[in-house]
Amino acid sequence: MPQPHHNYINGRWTPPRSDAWYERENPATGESIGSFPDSGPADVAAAVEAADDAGERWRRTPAPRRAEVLFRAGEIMLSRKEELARDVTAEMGKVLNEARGDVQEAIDMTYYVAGEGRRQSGQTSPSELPDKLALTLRQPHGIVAAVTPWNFPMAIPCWKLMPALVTGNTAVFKPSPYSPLSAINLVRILEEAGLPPGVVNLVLGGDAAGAALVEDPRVNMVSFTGSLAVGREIAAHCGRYGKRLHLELGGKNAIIVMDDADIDLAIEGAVWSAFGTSGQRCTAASRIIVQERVAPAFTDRLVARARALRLGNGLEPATDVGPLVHRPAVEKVERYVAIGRDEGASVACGGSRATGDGLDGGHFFQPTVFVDVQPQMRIAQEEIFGPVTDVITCPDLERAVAINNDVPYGLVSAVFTNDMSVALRAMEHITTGIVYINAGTIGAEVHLPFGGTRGTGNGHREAGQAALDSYSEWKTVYVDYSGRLQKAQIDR
Ligand code: UN1
Repeated sequence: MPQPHHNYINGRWTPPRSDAWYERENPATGESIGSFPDSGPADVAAAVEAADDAGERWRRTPAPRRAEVLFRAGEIMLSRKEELARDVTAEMGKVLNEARGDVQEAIDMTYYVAGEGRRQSGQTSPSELPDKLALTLRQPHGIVAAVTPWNFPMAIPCWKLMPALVTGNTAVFKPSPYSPLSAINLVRILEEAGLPPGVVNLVLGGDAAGAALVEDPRVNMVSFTGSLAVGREIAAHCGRYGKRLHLELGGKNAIIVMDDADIDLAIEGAVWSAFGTSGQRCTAASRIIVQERVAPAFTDRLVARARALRLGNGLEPATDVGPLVHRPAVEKVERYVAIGRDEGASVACGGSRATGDGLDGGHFFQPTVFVDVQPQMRIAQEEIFGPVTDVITCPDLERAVAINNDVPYGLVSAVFTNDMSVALRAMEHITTGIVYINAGTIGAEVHLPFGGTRGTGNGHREAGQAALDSYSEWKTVYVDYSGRLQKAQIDR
C-alpha cells in the first residue's frame, strides 16, 4: 500500500489533524492514484497561522529576491515537464499533449511573473505644489487564499500563486480534491526552489476545507476559479467581511462562422475548442453560431469530425478525447442532453456515454453536437462543462453578435471571417473579456489579461500585468521637501 500524501504547512509535510482521508481515482481507468488528506478546519487554521507568521519577513524580502525563487521554480518545472504532464493526465484525464500545454502554461506564467520582481512599476508624477513629488508603490494584501479547479491543475495555481508571491503576499493553496497530485508536485517544486516555510501552505480536501479557508478572518484576499454557484457564495462572504476577491467562474463561449469564412479553418477551430479537454475548459466553445448559407455544409462536416474523434486514456498517443473528471460530470452532461431534447433540439451525433473498447473503467462521454438549437434554450445558456456543443444559425453578423452576447457569462468569443470590416465590427461589438479573430476560443497566453464580463467574474483579471493589480494594492506617496505645510487645492 503506497504512503498517503500529506498537507504542507509551515514548511513541513504533515498528515491532516482531522485524520480523514480520501482516495482519488484515475478517471480513465478507475485505478487509485493515491490517498490524500480530507482536511478540516484545524488544518486550515494551522495553514493560515503559518502564512500569517511568514508574512512580515516575506513582505520585507526585496521583490527581485522573491522573484529568484520563482525563476528557480520555473527551471525545475521545465526540467520535469514530462513527468508533471503525466501526473496531470493520470489525475484529471486530459490527453498528454494538452497536459504538456498545461505544464507549459505554468512555466510561462512563472517566468513571466518572475520578471515582474524587477518591474512592478508604478507612477511618478509632478505635484501641483512646488518642492513636492508624488509616486505610487504596490503593496501586498497579506494572506491570499488560492482555491483552484482540477481542469488546469498546473497552470491555474501558477496564475494565482506566482503573482501573489512576487507582490509579497503569503498564501494558503486549496486545490480541487480531483487534482491533488499536481498541487503536491507544484508545492514540492516551490520548496526545492527555496521558498521559505509558511509562505505557501497546501491544504488538500474538499468543500469543508475550502469554506473554512475563505471564512478565516485572517485571510485578506480570496482568488477562486470554479462554478458560478460557489463563486457567488464566496462573493457574499467576502462582501460581508470586506475581503479582496478575484473570481473566474466559467463561460458559455461561442464561435461565430460567417458565410465568407475559411471553412476548413473554422472546422479545425470548432473541433479543437468544443472537444479539447473533453469540453472541460471555461474557454470551451459550447455554441457555434453559423451564418445561414454555410450552416448545412459546416454542420455536416463538424458532425463527421466529432464522430471520428477517438476516445480513450489520455496517456495513449492515439487518443483524441479523454474522459470526464468523475461520474457526477457524466451524469450532468446526460441531464443536459435530456434537457436539450425536451426543449426541441436534436442530437446530430453523440448524446450518450461511451462504453466498450477499454472505456468501461472510465467516465467517457461521446462528443456531442446539438442542432435545431434556439439561443434561449437552457443548453445554449448554461455551462455544461463537457463535450457538447450547439449549432445555432443566424442571418447576419448583427444577429450573431446579439446571440453571442446574450448569455449570463462573458469569457471568450471567436469569429471566423475573411472580411476585415466584419472582423473589426465583431471585435468592437462583442462584449466578452477575450475575442479571437480566425482562431478558436482556447489558447489564451499568459502575458495578456485573462477573464470575462457578466457572470464570468467580478471585474478582475488573471495573468498579464492585470494580475499584479489583483494581488496588490496601490499606495500613493507624497513627498514634500519644501519645509512648509503646503495645502493642496488651497495654496495656489
Ligand atoms: C480554463 O479553462 O480555466 O485559453 C483556463 C485556454 C487556456 C486556459 C484555460 N490557456 O484555454
